[in-house]
This record gives sequence, structure tokens and C-alpha cells, in this order.
Amino acid sequence: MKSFLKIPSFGLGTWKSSPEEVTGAVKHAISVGYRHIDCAACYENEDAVGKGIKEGIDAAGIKREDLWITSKLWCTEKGSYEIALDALEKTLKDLQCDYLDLYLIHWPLAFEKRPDGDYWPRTDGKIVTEPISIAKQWEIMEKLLETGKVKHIGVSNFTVAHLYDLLTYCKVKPALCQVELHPYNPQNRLVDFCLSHGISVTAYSPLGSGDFVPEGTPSIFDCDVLKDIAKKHDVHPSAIALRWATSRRPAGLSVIPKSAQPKHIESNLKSQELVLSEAEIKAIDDIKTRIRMLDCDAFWEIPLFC
Ligand code: 1BO
Repeated sequence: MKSFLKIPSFGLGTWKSSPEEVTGAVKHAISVGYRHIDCAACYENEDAVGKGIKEGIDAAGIKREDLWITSKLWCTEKGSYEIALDALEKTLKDLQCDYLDLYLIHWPLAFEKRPDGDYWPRTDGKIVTEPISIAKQWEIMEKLLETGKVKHIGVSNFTVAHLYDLLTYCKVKPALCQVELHPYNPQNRLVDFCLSHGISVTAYSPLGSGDFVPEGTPSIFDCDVLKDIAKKHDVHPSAIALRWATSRRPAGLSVIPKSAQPKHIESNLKSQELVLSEAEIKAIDDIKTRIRMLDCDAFWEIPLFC
């Protein structure tokens, strides 16, 4: 049996939560028992998340060490160790923390910082600064680990091919890979690869929310398999999707549904009390619909992931 990161299997996602709503969401989540908060500099809300963390810690009467906090290094902040360290320190300041439990390379893409400071590496669909290799990015992450300001390092949006290559030269193995994962995008090959190499997996968008998806893209909430199982358990299909994600591989898999509404924050967490039968898990595994809800090519405005 591999040993995996001791990351709480259920966390709060903050991607696409506005700064106005996220402070209250994080505070509420911590008050009702969440112990894992997922953040990123590019979500442009880390200072508001930081306020929520502080208020949540105070309200719940817990310590910083009782929480697991993940953040991610953005693509234009990896040109040198100094640039990456500045980005990490900004994240720590915004989150009001002196260390992160986990720091991830946000995408397997990196570009030199733009002279005009713009966050995006491209203009009019063209990359405007030089690319940086994953090897160089990972060397920087390994150096950040040595500062003690991050306890573990990992990756996000990596494919099996990226990981396979990284494992041939890394000095420190990535502790975790965070990817879009839900019943319509179960990432079976990637999950099997990661778990067999002792790399934990976090599922982002576990309810199939996305970006840049064409209008009319089917929602997992309309999936008959999920709806039938949800009816039997008297819950919303979202609860079934969340419990499926943490049940089908009992070790090494965590989920971070985003919500800013107190009642959803609570019902999402409650989903973890459900017990799904093996037949129910298999029925969800067998769903044939396959949709990636974050269209990477549209997101990057260039066909990088083709
Ligand atoms: C663009 C952000 C994807 C999830 O972190």
C-alpha cells in the first residue's frame, strides 16, 4: 500500500469565487468543519480568502496548523527563483499565512514575465514571451521547498506524459497532481498512473463546472445515472458526484468543490457521510459521456493542448 499525502480529502475550492463573496464562504466553511482550502494567485481573490481564513480560524477556535492550505504558482512567475519567491511571498501575505501546506505549478506551461507586467502570456492569441521548460520550473519549486515556506510541492493540469517525463529527472517527486475530475471526465488513466506512483490527486470542478464550454453542454446534474442514485439516497446528484470521487479510490484522492452559498457549502460536506455501494460506484464509472468542462485551448486562446 502506497503512502499518500495527509491532505484532508474534502476541501473548499475558491476558483471563480468573487473577492466580495469568498471571505464569508471560507469563514463559513471553516466554521462548519472544512479543514482544506484550495487557492491560487490567478484567481485574483487570495487577499479576500486570507481574511476568511483568519476569521474562520478565530470563529472555529482552531490553529493554522489544523488547516491544509494549497496555492498555485502562476505561469508568468516562473522565469527565475527570485520571481517565483516573490510570487510565493505575495500569496503568503495575502493568505495571512507564514507557510503553505502545498504549492503547485498551476499549468505545465510557463513564460517569462511580460515587461508590461500583464498577467497573461499572450496577446491576440499569440504568446508574447519566451516559454520556460518544466524542468526549470520544477527546479525552482524544489528550491522553494527548501525555504520551509511550503511543506510540499506538486503540479496541476499535468497529463500522464508531463508527469512521466518529470519523474525521470526530479529530485523531489510531485506530491500531488490537481486536475479537472468529475463523472464526465473521470481521468482514469491519470488517476491510476498517479496513485501507482504514490502521487495524490485532487479533483477540481468535481461538479462539472467549467469555463469556455459551448452553450448547451450537458450538465452532470442531468445525468440519469446520477439522478437515479441520488433519488435512492434522497439527495441532489451533486452529493453523489462528490461522494463517488472520494469513494472510488479510497486513498489518495481529494475533492475541492467551489461554493459561496452557506447551504451548498454545508450540503457538499455532508455528501461525505453517504455510503455508495460498489454497484453504484461502478454505474458511475461506466457513464460513457466524456466532456472536459474547462476548454484549455479556448482558455489559452491557442491550441496548446491539442
Ligand atoms: C484556470 C484555473 C483552472 C483551475 O485552477
